[in-house]
Amino acid sequence: RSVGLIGAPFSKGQARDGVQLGPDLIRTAGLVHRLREQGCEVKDYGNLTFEDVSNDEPIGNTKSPRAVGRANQQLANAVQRVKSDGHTCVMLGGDHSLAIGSIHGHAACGSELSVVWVDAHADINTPLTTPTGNIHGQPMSYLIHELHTKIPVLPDFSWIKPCIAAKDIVYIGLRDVDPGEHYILKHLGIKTFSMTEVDRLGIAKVMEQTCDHIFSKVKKPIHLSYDIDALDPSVTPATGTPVVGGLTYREGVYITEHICQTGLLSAVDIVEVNPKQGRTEEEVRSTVNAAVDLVLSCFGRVREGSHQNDYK
Ligand code: DIR
Ligand code: MN
Ligand code: MN
Ligand code: MN
Repeated sequence: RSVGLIGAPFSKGQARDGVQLGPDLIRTAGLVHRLREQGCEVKDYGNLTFEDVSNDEPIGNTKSPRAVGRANQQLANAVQRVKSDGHTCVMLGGDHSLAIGSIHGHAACGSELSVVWVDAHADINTPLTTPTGNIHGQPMSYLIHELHTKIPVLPDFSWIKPCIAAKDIVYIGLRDVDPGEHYILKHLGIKTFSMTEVDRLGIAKVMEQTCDHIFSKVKKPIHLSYDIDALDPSVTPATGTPVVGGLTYREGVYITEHICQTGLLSAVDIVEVNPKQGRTEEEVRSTVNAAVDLVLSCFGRVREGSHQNDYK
């Protein structure tokens, strides 16, 4: 297994400063070293650099459209390069608006994708339904074929072509969904496992049914988009929009272990780690460690342990 790592220190998809520090913080916690230790080849493509955009006035309610549009176009090109180099792509954010570029660049490599979206939030508002104007609450709306006609024109968004079918998406961990988002999810018949379903079924059945859903016909490569706020704030408090009642550390890791075992994981986003939202060093450490552990278990780390050689 080879990993291609991209850092995307971008924050303009939401209002809170600090989320741009995520990529370097996660690297500093030893991600590359630990991936290599468990037998992965890793190529670190470094961080993208984003130019400041002046006069980036809101369009309707939607904030910083030009900065978000341009950053994601850069990211899409970078992800496409990593995929054409033959790696499984790991994108470290940054805020979740970056899923636009990450998924778009991944899909540009040709095959249709399944998307597993692990998040407290559905991030499927359109510019017309968004209650906040933050694009990190909207990325899915730009990517879904069935929503194409609902999306108004935004500056620097014209390169985006919808590339995901509603039936190829599974949500896990939802517990803060806006009314307009709930309407879209129901109207398009998107598969969702809210925290209520996690409680009812347990995480093992949730993952079984997730795989049943995305593998019902052909086995498409999987794009895993993991918002760190899917985990409970007691585990990952250093994030911009924490919501009580989230996934335990064990449930969170079970998801990545299971996706790894499918052999179809093709790209991963880890987003919304924001050290400035941690109230103590320990809160930041706990959040970053969880992010590292999620990536490690995407690439073969298992809790039962493992070994590479025979021991006499
Ligand atoms: C809210 C919050 N649904 C919005 N979204 C967040 O702004 O559209 N996503 N925090 O991660
Ligand atoms: Mn999100
Ligand atoms: Mn979220
Ligand atoms: Mn399965």
